[in-house]
Formats: sequence, structure tokens, C-alpha cells
Amino acid sequence: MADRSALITGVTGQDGSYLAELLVSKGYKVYGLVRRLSSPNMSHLKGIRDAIEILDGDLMDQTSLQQAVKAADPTEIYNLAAQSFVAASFSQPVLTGEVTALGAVRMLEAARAHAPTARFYQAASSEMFGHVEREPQDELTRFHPRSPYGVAKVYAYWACVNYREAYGMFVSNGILFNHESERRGIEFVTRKISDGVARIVTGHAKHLTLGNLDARRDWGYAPDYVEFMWRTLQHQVPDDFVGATGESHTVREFVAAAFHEAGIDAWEPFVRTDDRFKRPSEVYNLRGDPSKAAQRLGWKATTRFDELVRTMVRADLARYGRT
Ligand code: F7E
Repeated sequence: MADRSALITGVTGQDGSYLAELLVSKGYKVYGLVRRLSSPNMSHLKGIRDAIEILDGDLMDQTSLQQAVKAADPTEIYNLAAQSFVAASFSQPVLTGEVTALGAVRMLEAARAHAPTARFYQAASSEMFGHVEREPQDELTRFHPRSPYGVAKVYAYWACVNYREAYGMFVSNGILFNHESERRGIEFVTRKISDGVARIVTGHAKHLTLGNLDARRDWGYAPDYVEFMWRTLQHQVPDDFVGATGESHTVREFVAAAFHEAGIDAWEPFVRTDDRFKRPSEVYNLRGDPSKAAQRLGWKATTRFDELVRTMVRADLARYGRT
């Protein structure tokens, strides 16, 4: 039996699937918590489906979480599951609070009852900084969330700090800035752009319709960030760390780079904007300072912006049959 085992919530998503691959490659016994759906979506796990064990459970349901933690008896827990789409959190604020905020507390409670010595990673988010007071943002920057999602992540963040202080549990927050990949959900802006460019170039669409093109984000590559998560739990003591590239770009720059990668420099005629894709309160500017993670965890984002855009556009072009 493997002496290291991990339970991952959100294992079917972008981060969960990359993390599961990383931990399997390191010899962990990996358990993935999966919410029952009438049409299960395990596509990101296809390469490792036989190497991991799936457990049924839902962050809304305390009993299922307790049973999952008991069954896995993990040495590490990664809480990656959430209602993670910021735009949807405005139309479903209560659900977002239930899953993203209270779901984390339910996982902490399950861990406290059944695996109190397990190391616990919480997927905190740069959305907690929201209306930023200074740039770049680090572990000491004040939180000012701008969406129900950001508010829920702040609640979960402080719940984790509280379980560390109150019960002495090994609980760490990874405050990750945006991280993308060819596995990113199609509703997030980077993937919407890479997919949209591929559709236009292959004749499947005429336009790409977006919201605020001036928003700035610190975009990294998701496989780098699951390495960050693992390193966070290998640190001697539980602590909170920012994970970021330290570089920011506008949505407009992402659009230009993506069209350029597909051979189009005059991209403006192909892009429209619509208020439908704008948010009631926007986060305009995010750029992280990953110095603490560099010093204490020896972590650095290796994939830069141009390479990220290239990887995503090429993957979507290939999906539409263009190599
Ligand atoms: O938006 C703007 C939008 O939805 C990025 C999640 O993983 O990262 C992600 O949150 C920016 C925003 O990600 C469209 O207004 C313009 O300013 O890709 P996004 P996000 O909201 O930054 C953080 C770290 C998380 O924790 C979250 O879970 O792009 N934008 N036009 C658009 N965004 C979308 N989705 N669609 C548009 O058409």
C-alpha cells in the first residue's frame, strides 16, 4: 500500500485532473471525490482513470464527505471543488456560498473528525483581492472581493486559518491567480478566446463576442500550479502562499496574441463586445507577487504568457482538425 494518499475534491476539473496525474506519478494512492451527475464527465481523467479511485460525494452533503474521508483515510486533502465561475456567482449567489464557502467548512469538519492529522490544501483565489489597493498583490494585501464568488472564497480562507489556529490542524491556503490550459472550461475567457479563434479560422463561426476587454489578469499555466499545491503541503509548517507569474495582461492582449497565433493580425473585425458578458462589479486589475512561494517553496511559474496562448490556441485548432 502507498504510504502517501490524497483525497482530491473537484478531481474532474482542470486543476483536479492535473493534480491527480502529478500525485499518481509521485506514487500516491489517489482518491477523487465526484458529484453524481446523470451524464458524468470524466474526460480529463481518461489517462489515469484506472490509477485512481473515485468516491461519490457532494460538498453540499456532510455525510457523504465524512464517508469519503473515512474511506480514503488520506495523508493529504486538496479541496479544489467549488462553484468557480465568477459570472455565475452573480446569478446564483446562495448556491455559490453553499458550495464555495460552506463546502470548505464541511470538508474541514470531515477532516477534523476522520483525518485530523491529514494536511489540508484550500484552493483560495486572487478574486479575494478584488478591488485591489496595491500592486502587485501578496499574502498581506487586504481583501476586497467584488463578487459572491470572491466573498465565498474569503469566508473559506478564514475558515481554514481558524481551523489551523483553533485545532492545530495542518491547513494551508494557496492564493492562486488565474491559471489556464487546454482543459479550461469553455466559459472562462482564455478558453472562450482560444476556442473562438479556432472556430473562426476553421469556418465554424464568424465572430467572437466578449465583455470587458480592458480587464487585466495574471495568467499562468495550470500544470505549474498543481505543482505549487503539492509543494504547499510539503512545507514544514502550514501557511498561506500566493501563486502567480508576476506578469499581467489585458483580455485585449490575450485576444491579439491568440489571433496572431492563428495567423491573423487584424483581429478587430472578428471581435464584438456585449454587455451581457460584463459583470455587475468587475475586478479590473490583478497581478501577483509570488516571492514568498519562490523563497519558501522553491516554486516558480515556468510557462509564460506567449507560450500559454500558443498551447491553448494550438490545442483548439487541433480539435477542429487544423494542425
Ligand atoms: O474572466 C473578463 C472578465 O471568467 C477573466 C476563475 O478561475 O480566476 C477565474 O476568475 C476576465 C474578467 O476568470 C469575457 O470580466 C471579458 O475580468 O476567465 P474569467 P476570473 O473571473 O478572473 C480566478 C483566480 C478564480 O478563482 C476563478 O474561479 O475576463 N471577460 N469578456 C470575460 N470573461 C468571461 N468569462 N467571458 C467573456 O466573454
